[in-house]
Formats: sequence, C-alpha cells, structure tokens
Amino acid sequence: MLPIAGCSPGWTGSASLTSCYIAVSAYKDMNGAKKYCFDEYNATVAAPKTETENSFISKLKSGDIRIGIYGNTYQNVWEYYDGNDVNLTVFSSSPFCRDYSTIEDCITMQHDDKWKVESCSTGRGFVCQKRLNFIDHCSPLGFFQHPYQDICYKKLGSEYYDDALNACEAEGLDILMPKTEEEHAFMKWYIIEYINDNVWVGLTDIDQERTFVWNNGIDTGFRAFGYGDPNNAGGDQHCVRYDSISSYNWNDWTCNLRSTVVCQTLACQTLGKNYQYNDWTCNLRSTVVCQTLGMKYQDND
Ligand SMILES: [Ca+2]
Repeated sequence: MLPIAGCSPGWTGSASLTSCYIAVSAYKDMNGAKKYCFDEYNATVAAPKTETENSFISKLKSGDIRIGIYGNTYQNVWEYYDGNDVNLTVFSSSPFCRDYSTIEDCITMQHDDKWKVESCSTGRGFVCQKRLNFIDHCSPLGFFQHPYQDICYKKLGSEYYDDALNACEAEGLDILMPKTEEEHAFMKWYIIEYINDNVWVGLTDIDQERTFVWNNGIDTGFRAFGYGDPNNAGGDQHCVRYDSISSYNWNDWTCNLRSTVVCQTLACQTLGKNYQYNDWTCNLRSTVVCQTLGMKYQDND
C-alpha cells in the first residue's frame, strides 16, 4: 500500500478525501466497533459523507461493512456519530420497509455499496476513520482527545463545583465546556462508555437565574439540557452536569454536591505550565490549529 500524505503508515486515503482509513479484522456490534476504533486509534467508525467516500470505503473490506451512522427507521432520520445530520443515503431499498425498528437502528454497507438497516447489536466488520493529518497531541500527556477536534480532555476525581474549577485551573486547564454538537456528541458517548458518572459542565446561572454563562470564552448558544431541564429544582440548581438521570444530557444541579471533573484544553495550549511538550509537536501544528480554534472559542475583545 502506497503511503498517503497526511495518513499514518498502514492507513489509506485519497487526494480528494479529508480522512484516513484502516480496515480492521475485528468483528463487533456497533458499540464495540466504536470503542475499538477509539481505543486503538483515537478514531471513529468510518461513515461516508459523499458517494465518492462511500465507494472508497466499500472497497477497503470484503463482505458487509458496518458504518458510523445511526438513526430511526420509522422516521427515516439518520445521524453521524459526530452529531451531524446525514445528507447522503444510499439505501438498497426504502428503510421504511423494515419492521424491526427500535430506538436506534444501524446501517451496514453491502458489497454493492448500497446500505441496509440492521439492529446495532448485529456484529459486523468495519473500517476505522480519522482526520487527515491527525496528530495525537493528548495521550502522551495521559489525556484523551476528541477524534474530530484538537481538544484534549483529562478526567480528575469527584468534587464540588468550585473545587472542580480550582482543580482544573491548578493544572493549567479549563473545565469541560462542550460548545458544539460535535463536542457534546463525543463527550456524551465517552462519559457513558468510560466514566459512567455525572460530570460537571463549565456553565452556571449563579449570577442571574436562567441566564447560563460559560466559565470562559464565547457562548455559541449550544445547550444540551435533557427533557424538563433546566428546572432549578428546589431553587438551588445553578450549576450544570452531564447527568445519568437525564440519559447523560445536561441537568442543572446544585453546585454543592460532588460530580466527576473533566478538564479540557486546546491541544495547542497543552504547552502550559504543567504539560511541556517537546518542541517539534508544537511547531508542527500550532499555526493552523490555534487560529481555527481561537476563532471559535476566544472572545474577540
Ligand atoms: Ca435540574
């Protein structure tokens, strides 16, 4: 296999695609496939967004291939695991015809490149996918990294909210602040799979009830509260957490109870006082990454 610019050895891609791919020999249900790609490669299950990408992925592995799209057959609504809506669908027949719809259905690509709906619990082969030029900034520091974005996360212990802020700050990090659907979709999945506990979000309405403010940076307007929240139950819920009772969507919650702390930092800012990288990692990515994420996360004033 010829090396592809921007892809690690053993991975493949093409000039027109913005991702790298690797066919794996594992055979798993949807959940297992997602964990496999993340654990092994900080990657996701390949999910085609164009016809070109669809046929490219199809040729990487013989037999049926499970792809990283889930949805609801009754509604014919499909979503990528990065939280984005699916625009391309190439079903071999109308998914409405299937009668085994559950809350979550999965999609398998057949040898003719066409898709069929299946239960997510059916084991299938799959392909892992990651961004072109992906660099693992985070795991050398003991952090984990968003597969699509240059954000590093670090899990700490269980703290009151104020102590959570202090604990992250003491490490030169921010508290978790998912400000886009893409960040939220990943974090919700990660919490369910790897943390299995309620996790603070750096968002509070301490100063003015119902006016939620991020711990720092701009407000994208993104919120992921669960059904019925924020409700300020008991009149003392001014902090926010990923909550098991909300299926790990957000719940406004009292600041004076403990939840697990996850801190975050932009990958290019992990050069802070506590986490010195060696020079080459910084120099490789700093210009592009910092400009992009800077636009998104930092105040302009
Ligand atoms: Ca609440």
